[in-house]
Amino acid sequence: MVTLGACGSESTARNDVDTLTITDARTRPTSPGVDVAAVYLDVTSPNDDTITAVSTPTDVAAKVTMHQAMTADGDGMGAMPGMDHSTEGDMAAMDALTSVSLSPDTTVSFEPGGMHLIVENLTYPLEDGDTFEITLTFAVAGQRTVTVDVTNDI
Ligand SMILES: [Cu+2]
Repeated sequence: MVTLGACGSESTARNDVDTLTITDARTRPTSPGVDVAAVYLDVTSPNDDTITAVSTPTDVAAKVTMHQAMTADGDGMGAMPGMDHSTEGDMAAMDALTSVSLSPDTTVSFEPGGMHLIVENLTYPLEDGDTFEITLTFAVAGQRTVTVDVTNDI
């Protein structure tokens, strides 16, 4: 008889992925006159879940949206270094996402050239070394707030 879930050593080894984690939340300093910023981070959920909304405190920015950078034709050309929302022209190549699905223990990366969060109508310029909070809302896990580091080291 096969008994699933009875293996103690395996469950111990997997304990550290049993909670939802959000790591490496980061964004670049803003250029003069620019009030939008692309935020990158990694999300790992222990369950099927969905990111349904993203927000910042209103003293940081008016709103946050989720985007998917469009690639040429799905040929794996993922890295598009210029796509950092520093000009309005870049916005034309973005698809807004209303939700992002998460599979168990699979890290979903918001990263340059891929999915990213856009913080819009920033109330002040972001400088290297600044931090601010961002809150992700999950269908299952509820709300999680993380600190975004403003850094040139993306
Ligand atoms: Cu975008």
